[in-house]
Amino acid sequence: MKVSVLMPAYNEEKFLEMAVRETMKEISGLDYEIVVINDGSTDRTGEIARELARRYRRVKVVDYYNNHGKGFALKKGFEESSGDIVVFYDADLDIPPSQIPRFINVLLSGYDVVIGSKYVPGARVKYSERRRFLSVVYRNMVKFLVGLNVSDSQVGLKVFRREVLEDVFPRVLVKKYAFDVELLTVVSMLGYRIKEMPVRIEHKEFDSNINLESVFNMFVDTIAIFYRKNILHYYNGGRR
Ligand SMILES: Nc1nc2c(ncn2[C@@H]2O[C@H](COP(=O)(O)OP(=O)(O)O)[C@@H](O)[C@H]2O)c(=O)[nH]1
Ligand SMILES: [Mg+2]
Repeated sequence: MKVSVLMPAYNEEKFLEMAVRETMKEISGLDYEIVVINDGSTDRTGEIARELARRYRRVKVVDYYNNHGKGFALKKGFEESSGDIVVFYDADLDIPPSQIPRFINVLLSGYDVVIGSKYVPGARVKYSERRRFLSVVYRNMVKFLVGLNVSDSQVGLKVFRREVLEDVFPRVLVKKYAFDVELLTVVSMLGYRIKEMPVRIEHKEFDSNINLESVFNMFVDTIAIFYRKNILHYYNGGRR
């Protein structure tokens, strides 16, 4: 049984090396690979990733020039990976990687997908007020529009059986803002078993990427998912 940890990285020069090293430490008992996807970063992320890959045979890099968003990055990384278990893990170290083995064990106990949640008992999250507010608003919007049956779609730690992603990725259209929502919508429509686990998050840079433009784009993307799900019945191939 092999584990692939996919780390999408967009301008993560500050934490990428530590994220890779600490993750390696936490999963050293497993057969694993770490795939860093440099999503068109404009800082030293690419150089750092390539250097890590030279030094460690278990680290791989997927590199491209233009920024395409986290969903695109994860899809590319998945195509280059070979693990039976696939972990999505944000490269910014906001989520301590010591939580990864626990998530994998829960998957092996009989689930298809295990996702982190800030809203189940046991979760511990340090957030700015602004971010907490946006998170609650978005969570309710997703619930209302998409009817997604998970408490939190946005956490940067998720674990999948490989077959699930092989089934789901071809149906996912959103590559940037609401990628997680669309991915989980398809996962749950196809009947896979999802387990939510409390997560611990320590935000280092408080409002990273939360600006008016990305909030607006997130909204537009989410409306599009609502439309494809409920009007076009796109995800189940037009069947009702
Ligand atoms: N924001 C952003 N993050 C990206 C992109 N491509 C890859 N990522 C990575 O996706 C992860 C989550 O991004 P982050 O900004 O921390 O999102 P947040 O934690 O939800 O605020 C990080 O590892 C990023 O480096 C992109 O186009 N935009
Ligand atoms: Mg983050």
